[in-house]
Amino acid sequence: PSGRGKRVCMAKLIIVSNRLPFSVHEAEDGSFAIRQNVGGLATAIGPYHAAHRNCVWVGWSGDDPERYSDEQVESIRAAYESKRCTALFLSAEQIAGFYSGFSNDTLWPLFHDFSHEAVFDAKTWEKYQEVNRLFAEAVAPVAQPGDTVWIQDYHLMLLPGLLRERCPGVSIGWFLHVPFPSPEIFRSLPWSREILNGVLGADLLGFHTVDFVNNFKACVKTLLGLDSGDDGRIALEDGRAATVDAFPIGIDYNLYRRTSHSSLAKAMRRGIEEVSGKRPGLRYNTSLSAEGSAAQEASSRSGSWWSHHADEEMPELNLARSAAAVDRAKPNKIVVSVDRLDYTKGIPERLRAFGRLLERYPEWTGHVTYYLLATPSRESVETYQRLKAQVDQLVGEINGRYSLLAWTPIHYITRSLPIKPVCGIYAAGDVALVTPLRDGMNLVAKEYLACHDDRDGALVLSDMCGAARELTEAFIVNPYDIDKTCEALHDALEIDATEARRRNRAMQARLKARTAGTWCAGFLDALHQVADPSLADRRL
Ligand code: GDG
Repeated sequence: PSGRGKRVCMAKLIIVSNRLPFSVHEAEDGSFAIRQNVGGLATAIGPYHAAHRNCVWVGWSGDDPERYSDEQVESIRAAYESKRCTALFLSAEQIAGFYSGFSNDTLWPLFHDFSHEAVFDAKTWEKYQEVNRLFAEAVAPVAQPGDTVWIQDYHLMLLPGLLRERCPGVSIGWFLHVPFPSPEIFRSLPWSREILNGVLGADLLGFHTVDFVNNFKACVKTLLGLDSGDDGRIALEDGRAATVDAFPIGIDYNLYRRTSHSSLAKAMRRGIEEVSGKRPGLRYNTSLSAEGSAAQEASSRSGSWWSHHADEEMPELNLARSAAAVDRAKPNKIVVSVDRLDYTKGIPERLRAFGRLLERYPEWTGHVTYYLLATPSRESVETYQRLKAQVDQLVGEINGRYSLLAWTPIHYITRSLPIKPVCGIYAAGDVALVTPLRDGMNLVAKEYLACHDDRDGALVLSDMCGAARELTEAFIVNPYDIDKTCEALHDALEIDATEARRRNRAMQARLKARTAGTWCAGFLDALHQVADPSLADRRL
């Protein structure tokens, strides 16, 4: 028998996350086009989802259904279905309570050790429970015995328990993309026990680092009185066991390496190098280069604005003198950073360190240009609006204080860019400043190195993120220590190419071996090992 006509029943992998890896956009003709989202989760698991036909993704659409007619909502739903995604629609009230409220105003700050920012509000907790139930109602009907459900992140910590009750015979994994705090911090959450009991519904609980695993175990011991074995197994009161372990996330190394060689990324890099005077171009036609200086002298002889006003009549501007003080033999350098504009990313502290560099090492005047990409994030939340105002002000202060006529120290971009220009920025950076105050992993540090494959370039990296456990050859700093970060930045700018390559090769070898793909496969293998072994023959 050929097997033709026989129904093949494949076990499924159901990925569940707050947001889907795609968004829909309304075209002018009223149709809906679907676009890949940027961000860690979409780039890490997106390729796995795309490559596995038996993998579906359930998540919130990110849209407000009130904006659309029922017919349009159905079109949006169908657009997602074409990408094997099931879209959930939340009401404005649910978004405010579950997403902006409990997820972003309570769990996000608490898990990043910003307990002073955490809001404890019984109403948003109510919405968090409601939306977790909504997710359970969407997933339960499609999760059959033998299927695997992989839940992502802090938005859905009650979902493992809710699915455990509803879906016998399903393997359930949960992964946390942000840090897990110590019991001293976590126990301040009035609903800490409910959250722990919810998440322990999973067979396997994954974290980025061993430190976060240990924090979780300590919370389970302190708040629930449960012990964990050295193998990470936690025996639960209902006779089940849950296992906890560290699975440091990787990146699609080849994607970033390849993209950094795309023509758009190369054009971006070239443009940045021209503007910062690293390569002949714009700035070499102005006053800071040898040619520019000759032009300046010629124009001063002929009595230009510059010679009339800069030093004598407007000494407070001091522009000509600063330009003259620039050491023309010193090579120009570029510093880069890429972050969501979030208070955990340490952007104000980093700007102070950059400002200190210009103050303490005036020889960098005119010679170091900082490209700061700060992608908008959670713009409706007041804390984020305050942060934006603070960063705007600091950039303005530093640029106002140190700019020369033909040099601006900080180029500040507050828009989201496509991946190719982002890789162009990475590739242009002689130094990447990655200094979060707290971060689960931080993919930017890894992406920067992938865009410098076999090249020089130096990474200044915060000790407060998961990536610092792996990228030990970087210039590791305490991001709160402005002086030391300034010194590390200075050292990174001065590093010689051989030493930079030596450090990078060691880190790049690790990143090539542990990619996003091996991370997905590693987590799912481990899940299938710890989940009910009688299900093994039903899985693919
Ligand atoms: C969470 C955890 C953990 C940023 N701006 C643009 C853009 N990005 C991309 C970066 C990178 C991603 O967004 C940011 O990833 P991070 O890891 O730095 O930070 P979170 O978004 O906070 O992610 C974090 C991660 O989950 C994964 O587990 O590492 O600790 O907080 O990929 O490149 N991408 C594009 N344009 C932008 O303007 N294309």
